[in-house]
Amino acid sequence: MERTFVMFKPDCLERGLLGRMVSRFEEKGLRLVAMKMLRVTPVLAKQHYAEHVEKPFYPQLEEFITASPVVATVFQGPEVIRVVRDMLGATSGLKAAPGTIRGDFSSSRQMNLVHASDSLESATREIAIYFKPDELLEWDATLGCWLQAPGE
Ligand code: FUP
Repeated sequence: MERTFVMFKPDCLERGLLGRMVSRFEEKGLRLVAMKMLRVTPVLAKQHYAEHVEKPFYPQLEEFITASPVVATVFQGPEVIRVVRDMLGATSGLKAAPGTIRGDFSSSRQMNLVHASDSLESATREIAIYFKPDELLEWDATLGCWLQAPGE
């Protein structure tokens, strides 16, 4: 069973969209296994966006991601890394398809509301940045048998 790191960014909280965004993942049937609210510090931002630190857009990205609190989560499910990325849509809200989170709620490349891991490697890395192992809760959802057939 896969896990992915999903972070609801400052624009989500500032715009009062956190509940609606979390609902999309709940409605899809993904299982929430960890959640915390925090403020990303400049040090944490550089760790999270290590691959972008040298890019010209990084200073503005850091300013944005540290500006207001975020909500960090881990969701679990079959193929959850790809499923969540598909639900987000393209990085830029201007290019994301209608029906996706960014396509429906964002008109920006930077303020695109939700971050999600793009591979198993980045999921493992990002979950470890934000959560200790004992903060991930393994639980069986009672309605799980109505979300997937046995063996699916
Ligand atoms: P994504 O994987 O869709 O979150 O996007 P990227 O890893 O390519 O980019 C990480 C974050 O940097 C994105 F949320 C958007 C932001 N970004 C900019 O602000 N400007 C750019 O030119 C490219 C990315």
